[in-house]
Amino acid sequence: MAQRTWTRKKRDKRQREDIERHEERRERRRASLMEQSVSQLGLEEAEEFSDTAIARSRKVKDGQRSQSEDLVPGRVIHFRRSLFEVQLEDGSLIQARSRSTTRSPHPDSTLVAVGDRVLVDPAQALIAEVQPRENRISRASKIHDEIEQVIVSNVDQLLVVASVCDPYLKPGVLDRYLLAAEAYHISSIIVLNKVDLDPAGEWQEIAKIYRAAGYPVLECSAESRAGLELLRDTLTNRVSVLSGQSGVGKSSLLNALDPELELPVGEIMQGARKGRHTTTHSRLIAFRFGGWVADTPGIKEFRLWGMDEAEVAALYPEFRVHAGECHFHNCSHTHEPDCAVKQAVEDGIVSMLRYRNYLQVLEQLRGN
Ligand SMILES: Nc1nc2c(ncn2[C@@H]2O[C@H](COP(=O)(O)OP(=O)(O)O)[C@@H](O)[C@H]2O)c(=O)[nH]1
Ligand SMILES: [Mg+2]
Ligand SMILES: [Zn+2]
Repeated sequence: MAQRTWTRKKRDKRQREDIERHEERRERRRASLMEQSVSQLGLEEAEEFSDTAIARSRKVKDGQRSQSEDLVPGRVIHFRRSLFEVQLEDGSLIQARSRSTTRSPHPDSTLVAVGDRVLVDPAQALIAEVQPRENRISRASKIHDEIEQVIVSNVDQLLVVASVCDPYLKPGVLDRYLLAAEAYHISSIIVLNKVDLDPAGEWQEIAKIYRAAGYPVLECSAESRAGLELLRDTLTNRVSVLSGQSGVGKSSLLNALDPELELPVGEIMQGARKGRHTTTHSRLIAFRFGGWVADTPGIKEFRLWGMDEAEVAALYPEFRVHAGECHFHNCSHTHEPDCAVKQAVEDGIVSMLRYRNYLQVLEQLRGN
């Protein structure tokens, strides 16, 4: 018994360390994204950009400076009947509209989206300004092809949930979610649920492969409550999107962490939900313990169409490490000579399973 407790502690510690490393990477990426935006703006604007958003809003267009002192920052969590629900920093909620005067740094995209950080003019119940989005999940609109429709923005992390059995874990499916997250610049965490159903721990092998690829892996059970404390810490004070096949236990995990959510369990969401999500807005659901989960259909909508092979390969973090050493800079790591990625697979540094899945993704792309 003591031995088992010790092993569990060791495992929890390793999972925590994974998360911490993941946090550091996320911070670095955020900083580099900020730098990129600044360098695209040019020097004068860059100085302004580095200033506070409120200072920026004062400068935009003459005559619009009057009330900027009274603007308060918040986050859009819901959209209903032409009104945005904005949560202010003190936790209170206010309803506000957008107008043609609402300032936004994203001209070709949904003006105000769920997840946006905004500056609100409470006196007029108006969203005065949208702040730059760190990332976003969007869908290509069929009607207005030129306008990007943002489903949710500023997502801190994607949790890809899979179950160790019932249904069995499918690495191919897991990879599709991970690829989409990479393409959207959202960092992902893998959650292996239902570990209570496989006490022998056969999933450990898969967990090892994904950890080696650079993804944190949490081992959980909504049933036995194993790993739930760490899962809750991971979700606290962040905006998360949960993805994963139906039946893996996404709703059960959320209910286990926050029973007030009362999400329906064991429901195949298909029909009704699909219909509902032809509208593009989602909703952020607040956890009792702080943080939000986005009520979106996840990122299944995402298509890799239009990407070339090297671009797809760049979505595999463990390939990226080696790709710089390939002979061709746009190496697809399939047929080319002097390919460092293929070499790494041969040497057992990069997982054969991930590499095979990559080849399958390429095949599907060519087939489309
Ligand atoms: N044994 C076991 N069953 C679970 C666990 N989590 C969820 N389930 C069951 O799996 C089924 C699907 O769960 P649900 O939360 O609806 O999955 P979702 O479709 O991903 O939201 C339900 O019958 C749950 O009771 C778990 O950790 N262990
Ligand atoms: Mg569900
Ligand atoms: Zn290569």
